[in-house]
Amino acid sequence: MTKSALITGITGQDGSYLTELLLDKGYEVHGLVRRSSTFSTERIDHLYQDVHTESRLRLHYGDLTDGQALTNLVLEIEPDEIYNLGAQSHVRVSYDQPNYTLQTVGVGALNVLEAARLLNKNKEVKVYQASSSEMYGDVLETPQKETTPFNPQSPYACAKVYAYHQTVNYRRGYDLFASNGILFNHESERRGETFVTRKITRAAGRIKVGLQEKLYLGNLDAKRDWGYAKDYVEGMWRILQHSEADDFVLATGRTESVRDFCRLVFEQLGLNYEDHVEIDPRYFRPAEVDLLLGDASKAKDKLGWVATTDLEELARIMTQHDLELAQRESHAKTFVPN
Ligand code: NDP
Ligand code: GDR
Repeated sequence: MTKSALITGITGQDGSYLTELLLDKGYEVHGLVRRSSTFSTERIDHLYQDVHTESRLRLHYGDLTDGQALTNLVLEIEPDEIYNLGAQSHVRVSYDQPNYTLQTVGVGALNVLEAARLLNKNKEVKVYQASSSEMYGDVLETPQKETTPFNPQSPYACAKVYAYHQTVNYRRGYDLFASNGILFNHESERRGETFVTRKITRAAGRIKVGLQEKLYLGNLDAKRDWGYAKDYVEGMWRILQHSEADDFVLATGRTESVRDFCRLVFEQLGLNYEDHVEIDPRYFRPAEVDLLLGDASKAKDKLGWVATTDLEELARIMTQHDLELAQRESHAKTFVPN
């Protein structure tokens, strides 16, 4: 029988890769899309077919903060699996919009769990909660694993900790198949342009073709465990196929600084990052997470999951993609129609 899944955050980086994966596996995929005055579906446009065709991808308007509509949708679709990826996911922005971040990240997750609890009375449903390494914050143990205590440092991380615990509570209290994936940073050529890796690869490409001269960044000494998003959505799926609901860290087990990532990307283009990168304190955070390094041995042992793309390869994929994007931008700028 065809399995069905509902993805919140389907228009985001992870949502788009997960949709590809699930469609490839034969799933019927439903996505929650926020209404906006301009289209927000660029990352999944290549997968979407007209509703009048036999497409296995269906989009529905909705918002994580609208619990009633979300419940109605879940009861109507009756998905086998729900992947809750929707979030105000930018840590720096969460300081500017703490309340809104809590509503989407914290209350939004609760709304998903409540909807699943109601559906689960009649039909088994599994829930994946997109938890984050940011929950470790000012880390109390290195490397971080499933048993490492949380010590969140931002409004975003506090909201994710709330969502994490509610997921565990619904599993224990209501016997709901609800699992947390505690994912360390994962990036791609589809990463939002204000996250640091993509900001760097976008700028480096534009600098290479002469469209800009400088790149302004914040803290270059922060260290992150960066993987490739395509590897990580496979891990999300495996978490829900496991024999029992549980919580898993997904990470590469290697940490590098923002400065290292800059050096790597600029070198791949024959440039020296020190000639172009300048510090702008506006990108500093009120509290910084200095170092994240994940231990994903539990996922390896129980799910057979490992991150397969190393940082050099990730940087190469993103840098090449963004160089080509910059070349097209440059061409469009200089092209004079006859
Ligand atoms: P993105 O920021 O790329 O995507 C976020 C998605 O959430 C978008 O589809 C966005 O819609 C949607 N969204 C935002 N607010 C709402 C709302 N109120 N109601 C419904 N949908 C909403 O994030 P990623 O794909 O990178 O991350 C996916 C999830 O994983 C997030 O929850 C993130 O916090 C978490 N995570 C990410 C990690 C990473 O390194 N990428 C690591 C660990 C956890 P729109 O397109 O309209 O903005
Ligand atoms: P992060 O990712 O906060 O780890 O959250 P981000 O790429 O925003 O920052 C990583 C590190 O780089 C430093 N930094 C800058 N960051 C941004 N965005 N812009 C800059 O100019 C800049 N300069 C330096 C930051 O201070 C930070 O230390 C991501 C998100 O995807 C979350 O949703 C997810 O939960 C975590 O990863 C795991």
